[in-house]
Amino acid sequence: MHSEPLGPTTLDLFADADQQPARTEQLGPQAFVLRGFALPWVPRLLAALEQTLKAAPFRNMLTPGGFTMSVGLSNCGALGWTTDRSGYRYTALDPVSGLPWPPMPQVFRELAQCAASEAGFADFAPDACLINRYLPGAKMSLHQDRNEGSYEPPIVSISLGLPAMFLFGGMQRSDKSQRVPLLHGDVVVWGGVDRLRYHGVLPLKEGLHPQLGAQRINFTLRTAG
Ligand code: MD3
Ligand code: FE
Repeated sequence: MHSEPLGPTTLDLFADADQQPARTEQLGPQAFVLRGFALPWVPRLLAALEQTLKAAPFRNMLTPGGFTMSVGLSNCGALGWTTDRSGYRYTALDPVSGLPWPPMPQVFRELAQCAASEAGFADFAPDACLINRYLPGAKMSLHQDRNEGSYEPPIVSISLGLPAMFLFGGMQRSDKSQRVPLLHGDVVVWGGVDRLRYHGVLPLKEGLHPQLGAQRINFTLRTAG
């Protein structure tokens, strides 16, 4: 009996070549990459991002050592991560506008809570969302996230746009790092014994993402207060 070849409507579940079905990769005992987890949320994430950036545009902050960060930063939520010559810290006010950081959009909170729960962390309630913008060449050197009030809650990060090579290290800077590519729609969740691991991002390669153009956006959601 003759049957039609299966066409795009049945087989092509992910129309964009850079998209992929969701699946989980384990990086450590309590660290997971949820591949493609954010894809269904992208239109809402981008709309919320646009609103947030109107009130708090990306800026290149100074490190305590006096270097300008290559990554552009903004924040939303009750607390925002900042750096200047006097150090790294969370503040309630945007130092550029003098106003509170824009509110955390509901879609960020919901996605972060869903992803955390998928990775075994119940009731994640972030109060801070750092927004990182990588243009080609921008990088983040190996560091630990240790400006938060408690290391008990996990951290959730969402990647959009151009792919980046993420470095997932150990508890000491000198420990060997795993290289993990992070693609548009990937979500990383880590906590517990993996919470204080060193990590970083290699310089972003040139490219054009069909939706975001020549950039990578990363949202990092934390309980900071
Ligand atoms: C940490 N951002 O803003 S988040 C940062 O892609 C930051 O922009 C990076 O590090 C970025 O502080 C990485 C993703 C991430 C993933 C796994 C980790 C951070 C991690 C595992 C352990 C510790
Ligand atoms: Fe970090």
